[in-house]
Parts: sequence; structure tokens; C-alpha cells
Amino acid sequence: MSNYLSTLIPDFEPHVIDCGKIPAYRYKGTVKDAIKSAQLTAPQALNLFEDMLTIREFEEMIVKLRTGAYPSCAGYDYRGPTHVSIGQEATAVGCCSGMNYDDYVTSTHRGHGDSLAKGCVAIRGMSDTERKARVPDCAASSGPALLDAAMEDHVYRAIAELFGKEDGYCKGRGGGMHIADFRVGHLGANAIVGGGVPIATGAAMSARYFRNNRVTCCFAGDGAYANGVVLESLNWANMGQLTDPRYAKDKAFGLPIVYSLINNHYGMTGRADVEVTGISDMARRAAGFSDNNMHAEVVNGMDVLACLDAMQRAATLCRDGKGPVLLEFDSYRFYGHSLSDPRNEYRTKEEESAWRAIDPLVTFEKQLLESGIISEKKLADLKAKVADRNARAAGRAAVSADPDPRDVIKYMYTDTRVDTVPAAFATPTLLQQPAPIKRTDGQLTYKDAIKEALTEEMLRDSRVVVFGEDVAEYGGAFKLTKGLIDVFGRQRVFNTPISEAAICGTAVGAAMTGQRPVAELMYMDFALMASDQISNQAAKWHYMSGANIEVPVVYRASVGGGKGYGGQHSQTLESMFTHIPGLYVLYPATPADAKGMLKSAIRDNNPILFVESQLLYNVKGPVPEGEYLIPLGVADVKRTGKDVTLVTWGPALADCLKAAEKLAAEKIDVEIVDLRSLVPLDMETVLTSVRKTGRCVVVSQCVSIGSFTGEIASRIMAEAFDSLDAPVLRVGAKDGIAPQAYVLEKAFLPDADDVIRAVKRLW
Ligand SMILES: Cc1ncc(C[n+]2csc(CCOP(=O)(O)OP(=O)(O)O)c2C)c(N)n1
Ligand SMILES: [Mg+2]
Repeated sequence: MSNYLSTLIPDFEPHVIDCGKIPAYRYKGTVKDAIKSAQLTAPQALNLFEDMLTIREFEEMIVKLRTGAYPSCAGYDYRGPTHVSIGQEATAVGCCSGMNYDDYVTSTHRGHGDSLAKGCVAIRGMSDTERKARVPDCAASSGPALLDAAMEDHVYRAIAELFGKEDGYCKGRGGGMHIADFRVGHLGANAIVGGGVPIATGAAMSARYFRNNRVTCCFAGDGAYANGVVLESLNWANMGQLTDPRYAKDKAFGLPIVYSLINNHYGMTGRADVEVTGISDMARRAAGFSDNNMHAEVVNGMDVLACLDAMQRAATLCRDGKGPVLLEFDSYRFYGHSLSDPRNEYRTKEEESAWRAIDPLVTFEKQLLESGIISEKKLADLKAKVADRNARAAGRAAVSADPDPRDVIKYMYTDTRVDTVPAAFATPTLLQQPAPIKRTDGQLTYKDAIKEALTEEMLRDSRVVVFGEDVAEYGGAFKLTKGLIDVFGRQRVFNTPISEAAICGTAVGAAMTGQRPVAELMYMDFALMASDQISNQAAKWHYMSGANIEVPVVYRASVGGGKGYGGQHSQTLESMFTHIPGLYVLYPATPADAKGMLKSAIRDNNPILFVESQLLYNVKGPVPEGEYLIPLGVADVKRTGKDVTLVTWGPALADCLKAAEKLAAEKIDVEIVDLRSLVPLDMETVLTSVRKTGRCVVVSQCVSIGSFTGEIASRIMAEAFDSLDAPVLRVGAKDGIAPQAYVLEKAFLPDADDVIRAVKRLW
């Protein structure tokens, strides 16, 4: 046994726990000092200023657009959010400038600044060849002219995205609150407060795994730090197993992530630091998650040099494997939550003018002039350059092409998958060879079929990682992953905290940045804890990014129904997730399907909810050895017949098969279509069958109200009405809550007799 076994001995010796100290406002330098100490060159100082100006100009444009007062877009009616970050430019520019240009950032609903800064810094860091790839029309250009062109294109694409234009970074599918440029490591702004934090954490997990020297900067506001998934993420980032040599062995390396907490002192309107939390300094959040307080410090977020300094030091810590880091940037937004918020209900004019007096642009401009880095004349030229660039970009964006309405659902899914594994990932390092899973008469249990699929896919592609609660040494609550850690090691099979939102959210970030996570949800009921990450993040990013990113994640969710576990461990929730466009929803009913579909799911580049039933785990069936793939979205006719079609999926298939046997004795010949995949849905196979039989019952274990069975019934009605000899009926669980008592649960779940009764109502 190479894994660490805990040897915890009781020890109740009285002592005091030292929570340590968190430094605040360490940096007191000026631009002159920074240049003298070689922290910065004069041109770099000017870049900081230009980038802050770019953000200010961009957001003042939004303010003016609302009143129609932006000259180059006269008459253009801007609709969409107006969460400007005016006042906070130093944090965006300081942080992005303190990182390498290919590092990752995630951002928020107030993320124009982060997005612009990230792009500006990245473009400056690029070679001419890389810049040409961004502006192919300028391929003949080079040097400063090419740089200018790429910068203007950056501003243009950002404005075009705000305006919902096809030329926008996300082809107008995302807008300002979801703006992203994955080419430069901008993994997306996020309109869900806190929603991007686990994504950032997952990106850092993948950077740690690939050891690609990348740091992630996770921007999120003070308000977000009350959100569960944020706290889950902080805990996750500090997991002992990442650095503790007993677990991490020679792979010890702290998570390379900087949580940049932008404390502008307000959630939407309430004070996050004094009103709705019990702490006066948000940096104290770090103290709850690691013994070293995550190297936390409070930084003057109105001073771009202080922000730059803090981020440079934090990034160095991260690259040295000493992350994660939490930086609280003490900052302020001069406007309200959005332009519809007049601010006068919750803060004073005195407060606002005190912060206006330390406007990061004004104070930095003063320093630049005083230090002689720029003259008044050159400063005016720079301001004019930024304003003109913005005006030109906005004018072009306003008249550029809208997306074609016929493309409204284009980009919902990707049709790509990993048919060939790149050589770099095709020969994973193994700690030992996996023990073959033994078949009896060519048969495997459903759960061994899943384990075999996982093992084969992990052997095939080193990017496939498996994580979830207790999946490592213990092998998961149902032992499906037992032994995988011995073969693949803790880098690829690891236990997570009991943090479903972080499990599902880190998987999104890891998937966006090159890994192929298979995350286990011990019970499907717990998917509700993670519904934002599954539904708003995993499912939506391919579309919201205008197909600029794929999220190849598989969530394996186990349904506990039928075991007497009561209302919170028994739900069959796949119907709920079929209502979320962007997500595939699969539910195999046989061991062979479980293997073939899981293997295909892991290779597919769509986010997938893979539902399993604990009732099926010990069911045996023939399972082909080795490479066996079932295409997703293809239903399977499990029994042919001519009188009536049963459409079903999951464990209800067994009830349908039983019912069919009994009905055969009564001369009713039943055809059974096992959907296997609800999304994508193979309606053709259903319709072909119903057109033949003229009668149909749709059967699942979902409670009937709001069930996907209704979707099938209505589509049959719409598309095969002329072939029907009777209404389409549905069988499901009772419209209630799963009870614990055996007799009640038996009455609750549908069985073969329910199916037979429904079938007989069709004549
Ligand atoms: C999960 C979630 N809850 C509520 C909202 C509505 N909302 C949008 S921004 C915001 C305040 C966020 O405060 P903070 O994190 O400090 O960011 P700031 O707006 O100050 O930049 C709220 C409540 C949301 N978008 N997402
Ligand atoms: Mg805030």
C-alpha cells in the first residue's frame, strides 16, 4: 500500500491557536522609486497609464451611450448591462500587468476593465506573428503599427461584444457580462456572482497538473465572498493533499492561483464588509482556509503600482509552488451598481468625494508628470490617442453586422471529440498496471462496466482525471473507482471536499484549460447543490463564448431511488437537466451501454451529465472487451414488436421488459425503444417505432410532473399524430417525494404492472 494511511492519535493538551497577522498597505513606492529599483521601466509606466485610460474611456462611453451623448455612435441605441468599474482601473491593470501574458484570468459582471487590461497586456507581450493572427488584415504591417492595429482590434472586439455584434469576442452571444478571450487566457467574465471562482480554481488545478508555469488571477468582488461556491473554492485551493508530502509525495505544489478580491465595499448596494459579514477586513476570509492565511494582504487598490507590486509577488509565490494567495484590493466604484442605481440611498456624497480625490488615473497621471516621464503635451497626445481609438472602434462596432437570427441556437453544442489523442497525452505514466476486470461468461456488472470504461479512457488519455468525494483509496461510495488511484496516482484520482459546487465548477475550469475531468456526484440529489456550475457554467460557456471554448466534462451522477433512502437521496432528476440547453444528458440502462456510452462521453467535447442508477450497479450483462463505443444520441430498440411502443430509459427499461413479457402472453406485441440519451434525443427512432405501432407509452422513474416523458409525448403528438390510434400515455413515479418506508417507496416508483395498466388503456 503506497498511499498514506491516517494515524491520528487523540491529543487534548490545552493550547491557543494562533491565527497570524495579515499585512495591509505595505507598498508605499512612487513611480520614481519603481523605476529606480528596476521594478518598472518608463515605457511600462506609460503602458499602465494607457491601459487605465483605455478602460476609463471605454466605460465613460457606456455612460454616454445611455444618454445618446457618445458622438461616434450618435443614434445607436445601446441596450444591455451597464456595470461600469470606473474608479477600479488600477486593480485590473495592476493585476494583469503583474502576470505573464499567457496566464489565466477569470472575472465578473463588472469585468470590462479586467478584460481590456488582460488583452492589452497580452497583445503587448505577443510576437508580430501572434499579433498578425489576431489581425490578419494587417499581415503586411509590423512593429508599432501592427501593435496599434492589434490594440484597436482588441477595443473593437470588446465594444462589438457589448453591442451584441457578430464581430464581438463572443460573436455577440455573451455580451459584456460574459466577455472572454480564451486565446489570451481570459476565461470569462461571469454574471453569476462568485460563479467564476471555482472555474479559476479548476484552471489552476490544470496548470498545476500540466506544470505549465501558468498562474490564474481570479477577480471577484467583496460581495462574492459570502457566496458558498467561493468559500468552497478557497477551501479546495488549500487542500492539504496538494502540498502535504504524505499525500502529494514528490508532486507537492501549492495551487498557482491568486484570488484577487476587489473590495469596492459594496455588494449591489449593501456594505459587504461591515453590514452582511462579521468581518471588517475582507482579507480575513483567508484565515479560515489555510494556516498561512494564504499569504493574504490588503493592498491599496487605488494605486496601480501597489496593485502591480502585490500581484508580481503573489505570482512569484505561485510559480514557486507556494500558492494559493489571497489579495484584498481596497478600492471603490465611483458609479452605482449599474447606471440605474443613483447611489443616494446608501452612501454619502462626502464618501464619494473622498474616494474621487484619490482617483487612480488622476494620482498616477500626477506622478508621471512630476517624475518627468511624460510631458503635458505628450500626455494630451496619449489621451487623444486612446479616445480616438475608442471612438473609431465604437463607430465601427455600431454599424457592424448583427448575428443572423437564423443562427440563434448555433454554437449550442460542439460536434468535436477526441478521436486521436495527441502524442503528448497518449502514454500516461502508470504506478502499476491495472488489474483486468474479470468477466463471467462475457458478462460484467453495470458498475464494473463503468469502472472498465474509466480505466480504459484514463489509459488512453492522460488528460482524463477523476475526482469526487471519497473516490480515491476508498473507491467511492459504491466502489466504482476502487483501485484507480493505485494505477494512476493522486494527480489523476483524488478525493474532494464535500463541495459539490466546487467539484462541478473546478471541472469546468480544468476542462477549459486542457484537462478532461470526470467528476463524480455521489447522489444525483447533490447535483442541486451544484446546479449553477452544471447549468450556468458547464452548459453555457460553449455558446456564450461564441464557440471559442469547449467544456469537455463528464458529471457522473448516481441515482439512489429504490433503496429506502427517502426524499433527499432518491431523486431521478435527469428531466430537470434536459431543460438546460447546452448540456448532454445520458442515462444508460445496461452494462454494455454504460461502458460504451461512458467511453464516448469522455471523448466528447460537450459537457455531459451521465446518470447512473444504484439499482443497476449489480445488474450483469454481456459487455464487449476493449474498444467499444456507443455513439451519443442514438436510441436502441431493445425489443421489437408491432402493437405498441414503450419509450423508456434508465432502470425503467427493466420494468418495460418485464411488462412486455407478460403482455406477450396476452398477445400484445411490445416494441421497446431505450432512449439511452435524452439530450441529444434520437426522435427518429421513436417516431419510426410509433408510426409502425400506432400506440405509445413513455416510461421513466422521474416524477411525472415536469418529466421529460411529457416532452416525448408532445413531440410524438406533433410529429406523428396521423399514425396514432390512441393518445400517448406516460408512466412515472408518483407526483410526490420519495418516501423511506418500503411499502411507500414501492407504491411511489413505477413498476411493470403500472406499465401494463397504461398499455391496456390504449385499446
Ligand atoms: C448568484 C448571484 N446573486 C445575485 C446576483 C445579482 N448581483 C449582481 S452584482 C451583485 C453584487 C455583487 O457584489 P460584488 O461581488 O462585491 O461585486 P461588485 O458589484 O461590487 O463589483 C449582485 C447581488 C447575481 N448576479 N448573481
Ligand atoms: Mg463589491
